[in-house]
Amino acid sequence: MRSKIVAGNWKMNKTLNESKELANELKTVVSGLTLENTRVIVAPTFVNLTGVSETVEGSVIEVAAQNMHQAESGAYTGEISGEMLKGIGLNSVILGHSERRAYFGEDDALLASKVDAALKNNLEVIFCFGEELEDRKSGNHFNVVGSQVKNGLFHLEASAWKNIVLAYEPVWAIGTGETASAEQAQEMHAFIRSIVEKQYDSGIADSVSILYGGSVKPANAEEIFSKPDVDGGLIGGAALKSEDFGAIIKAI
Ligand code: G2H
Repeated sequence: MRSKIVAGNWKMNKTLNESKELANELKTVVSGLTLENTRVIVAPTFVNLTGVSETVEGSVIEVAAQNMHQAESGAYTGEISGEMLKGIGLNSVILGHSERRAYFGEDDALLASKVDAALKNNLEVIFCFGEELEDRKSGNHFNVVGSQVKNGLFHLEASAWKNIVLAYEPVWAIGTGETASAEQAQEMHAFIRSIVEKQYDSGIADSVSILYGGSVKPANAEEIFSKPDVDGGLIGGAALKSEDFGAIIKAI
């Protein structure tokens, strides 16, 4: 059975103290829940990773990074390597978020090399992709998503897929308050699973968790998560308040 996952992407929000406070509140929230086959992940910004990891120690909450550099080490001022993330005890990293693609020019080829570097360091990759509004309007959304998944991940050997989580995040639904309908999410997730099956096999396609991201909130989480190919969510804005994130965890 594939894992259900609720992951909070805190983006560039919260100071160290605020991050620890939120992590503490979430620790209380999850301690009152029975989480069967469900993972809860939070992704604070780099400088707060250690503080949050220490805060959630002893709870089920896992901590992930929001990005990393593809090189092992060297003269890359301001960058963070996979080995460094592993070195502070992390096991997961988000790659390919649409904000990285749009504002930092991260293209498929670069992301494929980041995926390789992360896996080499035994980091699980939460790989994000999603179409823009024009792609959906022109009916090109399956092509766009298909090529992002292929170009970023289909060079991997089958055995690497146990460390891959997919996150479909339609760009037009990110931080806009506009959410894909549960049917739109289901349709795309089923498509993604079908291309993974075609490239690999049904074992891999059935066991990879596919998260939906884009304005998930307490009011819509349950409906989206009820779809058979939606295995959870990557949550932005609503992950910044423990009541909202807690309600979304409960929805799964
Ligand atoms: C999409 C999502 C989290 P939000 O970026 O990755 O953010 O829930 O604010 O749309």
